[in-house]
Amino acid sequence: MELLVATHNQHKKIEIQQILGKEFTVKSLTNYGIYDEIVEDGHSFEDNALIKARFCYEKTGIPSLGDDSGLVVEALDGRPGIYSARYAGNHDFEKNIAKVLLELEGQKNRKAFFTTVLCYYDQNGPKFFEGIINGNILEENRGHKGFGYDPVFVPDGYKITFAEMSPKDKNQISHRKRAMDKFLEFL
Ligand code: ITT
Repeated sequence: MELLVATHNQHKKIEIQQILGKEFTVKSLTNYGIYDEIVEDGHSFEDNALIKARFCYEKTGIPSLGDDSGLVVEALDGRPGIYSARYAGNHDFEKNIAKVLLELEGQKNRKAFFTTVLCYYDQNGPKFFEGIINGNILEENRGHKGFGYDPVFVPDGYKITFAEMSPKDKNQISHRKRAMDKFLEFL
C-alpha cells in the first residue's frame, strides 16, 4: 500500500517508513512535488495534524496522513509543545534544544514526554491516533542519531537518549510507533 504523509520533514518520513516496513511505500510531499508551506496555525497537535492531512488530501485526492508531534516539558508548563519545530529557530534543532536547556537550568523536575498525533484523512473525513512516551530531559546533549530533541531525551526505563539508540530501537518504543500501531489497527 502507498501512503502519502503530509510532511516536509524527511526524518519523520524515514521513521514512518521504518515503522511500517516493506508492505508500505511511504511518500512525502516532496515526492509529489508539493512545496507549499502548510500554515500550522492550530491550537493543538490535533488541529495541526488535521490541517496537514486535509491540505494534502484536498490537493491530491490521495488518502493522506498528517503527523504533528512535539516535546512537552512538565516544568515548562508544556512548552515547547506545538511550537517544538520552531521554539528558538525554525527547524534549528541545536538552537531549540539550547533554549529548552536554558529554561530548565537549575530545575530538578526534568520530566517530559514526546507526543505524536496522527490524522488520517480520506473520503470519510479525519481519524486521529495518538502516541506518547514519557521520559526525562538531560542537562546536555548525548548522541547523534535521530533528530529534533532526541539528544536530550531519555525514555523511562532506559539510560541512553533517543539519539544514542539505533533507529530500530527508537522506532520500537517511540511516540510515533505507538500512534502508528493504533493507525495500523484501524486500517
Ligand atoms: P512537518 O510539519 O512538515 O511534518 P515538522 O518538523 O515541522 O514537519 P512538527 O510541526 O510536527 O513537524 O514539529 C515536530 C517537531 O517536534 C520536530 O521538528 C522536532 O523538533 C520535534 N520532534 C517530533 N518528533 C520527534 C522525535 O521523534 N524526536 C525528536 N524530536 C521530535
